[in-house]
Amino acid sequence: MKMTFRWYGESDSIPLQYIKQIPNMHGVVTAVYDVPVGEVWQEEKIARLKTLCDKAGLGMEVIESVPVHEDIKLGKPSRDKYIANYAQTIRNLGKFGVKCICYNFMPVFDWLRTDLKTTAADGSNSLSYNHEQLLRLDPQNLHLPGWDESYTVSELNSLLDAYKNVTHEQLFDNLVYFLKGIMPACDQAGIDMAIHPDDPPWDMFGLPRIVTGAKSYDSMIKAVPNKHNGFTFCTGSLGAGRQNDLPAMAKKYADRIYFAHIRQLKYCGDKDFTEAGHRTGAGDLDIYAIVKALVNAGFDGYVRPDHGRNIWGEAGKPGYGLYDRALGAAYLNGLFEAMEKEKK
Ligand code: DNO
Repeated sequence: MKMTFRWYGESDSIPLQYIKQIPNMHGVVTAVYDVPVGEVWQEEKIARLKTLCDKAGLGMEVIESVPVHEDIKLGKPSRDKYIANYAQTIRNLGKFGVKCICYNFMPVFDWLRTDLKTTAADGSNSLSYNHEQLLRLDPQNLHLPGWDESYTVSELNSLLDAYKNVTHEQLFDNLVYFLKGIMPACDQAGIDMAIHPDDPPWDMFGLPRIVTGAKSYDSMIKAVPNKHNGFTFCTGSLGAGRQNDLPAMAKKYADRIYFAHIRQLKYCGDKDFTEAGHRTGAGDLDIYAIVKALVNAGFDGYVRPDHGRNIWGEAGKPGYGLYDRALGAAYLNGLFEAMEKEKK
């Protein structure tokens, strides 16, 4: 296992040196943030990030995310141009030692929560999701961190309109077309693509979502068997779908899981949940069983603690403060060490 930590580039308030001080930290998971979606990431920008990581003694082997242009997801004629750009970005990243790219294929919106600061009894706060509240939200008036907020209201409206005719099957075909288009670049660069599951794993605002559990994984492998077509196993996203058996999935897909986002949820309704500290006892996901299944099935990929709570008075980016994610990393280090030694 290679422990990593998400770092939002030079504008992140958490210095690389602090990340390096977390025990067993192998590298950061980062991205070039100032290139419009669909354009090629030029080598100079990648080189700059790489130099910063090198100086801090941290690897830069995982990128999260190289976003996928909506025209690709919509299957528009212009997609070929954007796929060629994406392939060029893959080749450029390969030159700087990148091994894994995390991406998602969710139409228009990335992850969705209804509250970014739900306060727990101990005074910490975390992200939460309430389905009834979500249904009452106006998709044109949402502001959440991590989203592409570069759309104007009219652009957003026409995007939402464009998806009205896109079925789950078409969206899946468009994903396959995209993957087939970029696999040669992955072969050349030695880069694994690791799709992030939809979060939460069900349709939102009438938009189809297709990466929701084991069935989606099977269809993806069947359609694109190339080994560079793989997964980001995000326990929190998949775990919001109560039907997903995470230890079973970890076991079954370990050889295609290139990156694991490990975090905890506490269920509070059929679809509702609050995020919690990483430990198994803090929520409803059996983090112990998940890590055990991964290790026993031979997983040797990148791991990162995911969304942390805000604790100790920290006012960090929701989900991405330093303290609780560092605690998560320490906990996961312990679990992995125990499992890896037991396996030997
Ligand atoms: C949220 C993240 C997601 C993830 C993208 C990957 O915290 O897990 O925003 O980075 O979906 O493309």
